[in-house]
Amino acid sequence: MEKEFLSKDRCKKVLNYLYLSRLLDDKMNKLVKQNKGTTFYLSNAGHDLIGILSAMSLDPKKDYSFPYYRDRAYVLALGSSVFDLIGSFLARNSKHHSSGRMMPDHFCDNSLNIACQSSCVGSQYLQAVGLAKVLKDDQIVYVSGGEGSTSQGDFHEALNFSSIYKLPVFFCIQDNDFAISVSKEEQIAGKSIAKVATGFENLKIFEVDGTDYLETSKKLAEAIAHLRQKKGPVLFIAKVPRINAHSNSDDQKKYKSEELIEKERKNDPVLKFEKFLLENKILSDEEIKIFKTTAFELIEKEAENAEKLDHPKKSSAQEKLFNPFDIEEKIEVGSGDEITMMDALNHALKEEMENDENVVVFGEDVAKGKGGVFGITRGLSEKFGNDRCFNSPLAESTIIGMATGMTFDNKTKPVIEIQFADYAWSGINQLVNELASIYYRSNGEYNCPVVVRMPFGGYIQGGPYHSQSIESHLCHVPGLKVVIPSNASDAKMLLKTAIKDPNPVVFLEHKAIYRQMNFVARKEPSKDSYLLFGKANIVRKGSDVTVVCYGMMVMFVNEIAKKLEDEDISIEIIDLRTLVPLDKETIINSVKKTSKLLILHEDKKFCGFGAEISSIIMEEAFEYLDAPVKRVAALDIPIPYSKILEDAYFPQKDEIEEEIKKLVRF
Ligand SMILES: Cc1ncc(C[n+]2csc(CCOP(=O)(O)OP(=O)(O)O)c2C)c(N)n1
Ligand SMILES: [Mg+2]
Repeated sequence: MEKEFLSKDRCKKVLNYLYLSRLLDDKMNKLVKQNKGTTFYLSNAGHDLIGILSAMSLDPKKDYSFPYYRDRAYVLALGSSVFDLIGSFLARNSKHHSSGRMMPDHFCDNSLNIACQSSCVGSQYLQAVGLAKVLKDDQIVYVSGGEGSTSQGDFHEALNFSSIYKLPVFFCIQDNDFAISVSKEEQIAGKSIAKVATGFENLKIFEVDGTDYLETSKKLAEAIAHLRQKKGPVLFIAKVPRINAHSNSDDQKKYKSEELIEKERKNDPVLKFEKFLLENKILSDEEIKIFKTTAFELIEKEAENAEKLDHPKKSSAQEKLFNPFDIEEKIEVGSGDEITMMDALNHALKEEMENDENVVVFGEDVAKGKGGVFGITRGLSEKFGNDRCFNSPLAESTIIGMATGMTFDNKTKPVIEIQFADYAWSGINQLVNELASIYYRSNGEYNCPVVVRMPFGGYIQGGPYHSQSIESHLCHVPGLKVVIPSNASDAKMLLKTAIKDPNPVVFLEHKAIYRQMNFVARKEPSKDSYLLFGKANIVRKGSDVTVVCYGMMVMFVNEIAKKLEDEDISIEIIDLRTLVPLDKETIINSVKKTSKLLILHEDKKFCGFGAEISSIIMEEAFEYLDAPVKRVAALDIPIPYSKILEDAYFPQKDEIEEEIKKLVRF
């Protein structure tokens, strides 16, 4: 084994990458100072050897990578070109690494199986685990981070899940003792993530000196063999120096002593490798110098070429938010009995899992007999097996992060369940900062066809944590589609469309109407029925006032409209069905006809979705209004449990009716 590591060919390769990485570091530092389109620079110095050796142990044709921002040497050795790296560093229209949409060193390259990286320290781990869960062969998923990143809950969730399922995840922790200025004493109890992680069964832990070529090479070979043999995940902790400051906006003299800075400078893997080559007579001083000069010249040439790359066009700023998606709308309603929304959703899942073997379902309690706390996923694990429908640990970040990661294989379509929308917040970073923007941030290199199902809504005495309506938060996030069906037929067809859609879709299901018969239960649409997103439904035509609503509120207004018909009040009810995309046209056309608009939702009023619709009407249809736009919504307080208090919180039918009448009389 050692002989292989001493081979001239291998050593030349390592030296070449070391110089490329180190001199690229210097070049980038200069480019920032020259104000060439980029403002931010992170030095890789000290982390280069562990990155290079890790990359050389993997195969970018079959393995996958989630590299940290201090992993430029890793991606170089994996196959990223200097030209591409400088191009993206300068925020140009480079082929990979986001084409100017991300800060430098947030790597992304579909051709090398490098997933799309964000700036959120720690979010990479669960995504790597998700991907490892769906890989079938002896593939490995590499994910790296600093010791600081191991303080994130996501890291511990990732160790947990990958250890439960013995997944081939290579957690490479580049431990440089500092997270910006925060020392390891302040970061990790006992100053050792290895000690913290020992409790995870099936997790193999390595601790190496990441500046020592031979030691690191040997331990890596052992770790990779362990992973290829599917013996379980590996936590590989490489001690490295951070030779320079955290970034160009940091001055490490403020928190590191001169002695420490000097000690780290001497512990430089480049210097140590040069010494190793000479001592072992693998290369001569002259040969080493030639490598350095060649790397320097290549970087200078590629920097010149990269500077000639176009900047992204201003007009492209709004491009690639959503992956274009076309589906033929078909609505065939069967002749059988009416079915509930609960059954409709269950059938939609079964049909789409039959249609596409890449659809997988997971979440808390969704498998094995239980089939979800509301029974929506009942029978799926029995019918499709535990690989396609499985229980997750009780961790929402795990659910959403893993689903996001799975899609980097360019085929898996996760349909996940968040048991109650109220608990989405525990996974919100993965949803908002990660999943939603990957298509945009990767400049279209990756899309994430994840459906996030969330039972939501109140009127069930569910208190503050089983009643929330979170749509206004979700609609504010670019890159998410937001669907809220009001009846069983729409629910089935919309969920089937959501699963076909290549973009992330949050599918909000009102739990109070899962089993509701009157109004909500409908005849079942056929297997081939799909409803287009962005098409509101005019539930009832009317002439006196338009009421825009969604979810369970549609049922409420329908009841009120029937009642008010006897009083000669004619209400036009618009059920939005999807909030993103929003069917503005149907709302505006209705307002043009009735000249009065009431928006009803069970979410809070302040900054609720009604404010958005109201503004749209002010901006685009003001002249058609005969009265101010009215919003009926919940109080701006947490949702109280007592029925009396809950009734005060949510809009009630008599109150809605009164507001409609007032608007008609205006
Ligand atoms: C979730 C999150 N919090 C804070 C930051 C700001 N931040 C960026 S890097 C960093 C330090 C990370 O330290 P470590 O993981 O040890 O990596 P190193 O920079 O030392 O290589 C911090 C706090 C961030 N990007 N993401
Ligand atoms: Mg660190």
